[in-house]
Amino acid sequence: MFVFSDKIMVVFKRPAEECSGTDPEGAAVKNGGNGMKKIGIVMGSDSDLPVIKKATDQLTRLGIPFEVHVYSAHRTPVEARDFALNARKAGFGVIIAAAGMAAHLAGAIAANTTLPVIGIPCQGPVMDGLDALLSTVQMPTGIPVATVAVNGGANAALLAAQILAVEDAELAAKLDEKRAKDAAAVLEKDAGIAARLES
Ligand code: AIR
Repeated sequence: MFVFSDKIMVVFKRPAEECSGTDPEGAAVKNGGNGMKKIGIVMGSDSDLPVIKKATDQLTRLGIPFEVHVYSAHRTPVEARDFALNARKAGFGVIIAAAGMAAHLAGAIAANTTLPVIGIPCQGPVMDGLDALLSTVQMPTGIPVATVAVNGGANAALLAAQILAVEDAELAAKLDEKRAKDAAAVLEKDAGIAARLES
């Protein structure tokens, strides 16, 4: 289910029979019936959406509930702070925060919650995203942000899933299955590489 309004985009991708509850705006169910925690995804601008899509695709495949927002550490600091302050009570288990340029969003979120925060630096118009990478990763001691590669939306989602899987054997099995499938795809390429060199 995708719901758009002026300041919130809520996405929920679990089978309807596993769902329960509605969000404060009545927009979407947030938790799976098995009590799985949601992943909160925040991006600094909707221009970051292509990177976020890589994360939501992974979470959808794994059947993990998530909720997506556009909040900026600089343009909407109050909303970003309130989201972080309320996140644990709202049923989130991990927060993914993506921003480009002076990318302070993940750090600002991490400053206001002790939930694990995963930062995605997004590539901007200068320095190929190195500005965002350093802004996201160089956190002061005491306020960690687990930072993935520039534009690393897929790995952010997989790391978030691995964190939830610490307490969820079913999810851990799905992650094992994905690893095995990915390895098989590489070995298939290995088997065919000599023939490709000759053609
Ligand atoms: N941004 C938004 N508020 C603070 C920052 N750092 C980032 C967005 C986006 C970039 O600025 O995360 O990557 C450009 O945003 P926009 O809206 O101009 O496209």
